[in-house]
Amino acid sequence: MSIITLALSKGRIFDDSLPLLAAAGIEVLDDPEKSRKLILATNQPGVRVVLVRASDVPTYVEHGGADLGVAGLDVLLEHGAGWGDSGPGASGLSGLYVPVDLKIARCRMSVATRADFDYAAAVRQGSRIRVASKYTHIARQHFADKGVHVDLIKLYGSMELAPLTGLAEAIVDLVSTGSTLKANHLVEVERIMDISARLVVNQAALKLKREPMRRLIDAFAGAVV
Ligand code: PRT
Ligand code: MG
Repeated sequence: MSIITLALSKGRIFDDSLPLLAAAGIEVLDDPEKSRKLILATNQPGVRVVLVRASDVPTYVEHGGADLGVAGLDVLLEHGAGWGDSGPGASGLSGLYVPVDLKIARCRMSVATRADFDYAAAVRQGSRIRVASKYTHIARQHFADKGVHVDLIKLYGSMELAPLTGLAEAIVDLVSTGSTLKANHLVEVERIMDISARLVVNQAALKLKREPMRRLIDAFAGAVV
């Protein structure tokens, strides 16, 4: 019997995936917050879970280290920098198939600035703005679509600090409740896109393990609320 490997990341993706897995009849037998294991067994002998960094999920699935996984649209768009106009639809990038919007881990990608910054003036056609972000591909595309020249500064975390220190005038970051921005006296000046987690599937695995993979994908799709 072939084993199916599902890649998840610890934290909100894992937590929000559990009810979907349960609805698909799959119970994870270890708690990642209590165990240091990176490979978790499930109640289904044919299904196991591997724990990877959120941004590594597409890499694992693309190269067959996992047959499928759950990743945020932000991670997928940044990973597939050439996804372009085809969007996160059925035909993916480099052997990745993105068939289901799981509607979990929802948030939005937004532009934020200091409250005293005149964003409307800064993004007038042909103007120039300095933007710091972990999401440089999404940010570049967004400002290109607006016809605004952008100087992008790549950061790996704590983006809120950039406008406060003068590193950048604006940031592009994920916003959920808005409390992180508020705590740092920043305001959300533009919403770029809604974000949710997607099921990503290795196309070769789908061909090789057709029946069990189909059953699992259909179970996930049927569990989306
Ligand atoms: O932490 P690590 O570097 O391993 O990876 P990661 O940060 O990508 O993983 P994780 O688990 O934090 O996020 C996984 C996925 O959850 C992301 O890829 C998003 O698709 C989704 N998600 C949903 C979020 C949020 N909501 C969210 N609020 N990811 C991050 N945040 C952060 C945001 O970056 C900001 O710092 O929370 C802060 C804002 O939250 P509010 O509620 O204060 O607005
Ligand atoms: Mg995080």
